[in-house]
Amino acid sequence: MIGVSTKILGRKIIYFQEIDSTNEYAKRIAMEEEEGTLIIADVQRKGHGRRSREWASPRGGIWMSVILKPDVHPRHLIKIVFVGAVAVVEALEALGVEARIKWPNDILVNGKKICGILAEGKYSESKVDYIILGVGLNINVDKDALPPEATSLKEILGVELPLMDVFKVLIGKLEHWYGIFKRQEHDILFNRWRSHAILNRKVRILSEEGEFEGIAWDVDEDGALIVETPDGKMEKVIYGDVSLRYA
Ligand code: BT5
Repeated sequence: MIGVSTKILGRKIIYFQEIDSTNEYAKRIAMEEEEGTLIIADVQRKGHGRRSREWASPRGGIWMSVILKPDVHPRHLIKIVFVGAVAVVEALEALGVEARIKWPNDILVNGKKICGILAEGKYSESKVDYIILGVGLNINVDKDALPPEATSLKEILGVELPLMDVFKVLIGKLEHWYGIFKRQEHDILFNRWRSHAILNRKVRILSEEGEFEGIAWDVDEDGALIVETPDGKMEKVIYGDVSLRYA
C-alpha cells in the first residue's frame, strides 16, 4: 500500500511490477476512472516519448501516469506539460538538485536529461474527456541502462534514494501545480516555468515545418516557444524539438 497525503492525485493508485507503458494503460482506462487515478510501474517494456520514440524504463525509475479531467477549455491543455515540468524541478530542488527545463518537455541536470514528460489526451474542440500526464524520472538507474544523453539522480548524487520518498515529494508538487492550473492562474505557472527554463540563448529548432536556428527568448501565453531568427523575425514554435547551441 502506498500512502500519499495528496487529496486528488493518487487517491487511487494502480501499481504494476511490469507493464507495456503506464501512459498506454492510463489511456485504456481513462474514461472509466475518476480524476487523479495514478498508474505506476517498476519497469516499462514499451515506454515511449513523443512520436513513439523509445523511453528507457528499467528498474530504478519512477514511470507513472496520472489521469486528469480538468474542467477547462481544451486550448489550455498544453499547459499540463508546464505543470509537470515545474513540479519535477521543484521536487528535484527539494532533494538538493538544481534542474532546468528545456522546452517543451525535458528536464535537464548538468545538461543531461533526467526526466521526460508526456501529456496525451482525448478532447474535442470544446470539451476535455481526459488528459494523461506521464512522467519518467531516472532515480536509481545506472548510466549504462540509459541513453548517453541521459542522467539519473544516482549518477548525480552518488547514492540511491528510496523511490517512495521521491514519489511522495513529486506527487505533492504535482498536486500543488495542478491546482494552480485548474484555478487558471496561468501567470503564476508561466512565471515559475520561466524562472527554471533555458531561455535567452541560441537554439536549433526541429519542427514539422523544417529546421532553423535562432534565439529562444520566451514562451507565449499558449506555451509556444518564441524564437528570433537571424533575420530578426519572431517565429512561434508550437510543436518541435530544441537542441541547444553553444555560441
Ligand atoms: C519524452 O519524450 O521526453 C517523454 C517521456 C515520457 C516517459 C513517461 S514514463 C511514464 C509514461 N509512460 C510512457 O510510456 N511514457 C511516459 P521525447 O521528448 O520524445 O524524448 C524521447 C527521447 O529521450 C529519446 O529519443 C531519447 O533520446 C531520450 N530518452 C529515452 N529514454 C530516456 C531516459 N530514461 N532518460 C532520459 N532520456 C531518455
